[in-house]
Amino acid sequence: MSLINVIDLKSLGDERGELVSIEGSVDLSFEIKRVYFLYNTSSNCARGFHAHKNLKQLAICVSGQCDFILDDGNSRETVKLSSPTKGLLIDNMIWREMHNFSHDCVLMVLASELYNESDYIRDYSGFLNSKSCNKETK
Ligand code: T46
Repeated sequence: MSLINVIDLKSLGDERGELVSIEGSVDLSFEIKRVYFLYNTSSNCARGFHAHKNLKQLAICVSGQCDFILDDGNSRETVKLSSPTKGLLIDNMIWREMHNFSHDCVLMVLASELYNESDYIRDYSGFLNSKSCNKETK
């Protein structure tokens, strides 16, 4: 199964322009507890480089574009986000990296939990260890 799960977001456009609405627990499998966005990211900077123990998220490039790498410890896949009507679902325990930000990129993220630094795994070998421990306990 692919790690890349991009959902289509319906645009309720009319002659005045476009409007996208996302309802937690209706359009997403989780309630939205937090929204944050990244902007003004230098094109030579990469971000992310972590996984989350419990957090689920939907990432949307509302302007510009960037590349996401997702990694579940077994395989690694890349996807370009470049449309405000495409949302990338990122499950918990998935390593993510973001690269190649365009100068106009605004990356909006809808998150299932409030900010909690202890939910982050910021070390790749620790991430791989947690994945193998999870496998052993299953
Ligand atoms: C993710 C990717 C897609 C807060 O105080 N509150 C927040 O809600 C967030 C998201 C971050 N922060 C603080 C923590 C750091 O001191 O803002 C600083 C930058 O965060 P971080 O280095 O984690 O940012 P990115 O761009 O590497 O990752 C972010 C999210 O943190 C992360 O959950 O999945 O975007």
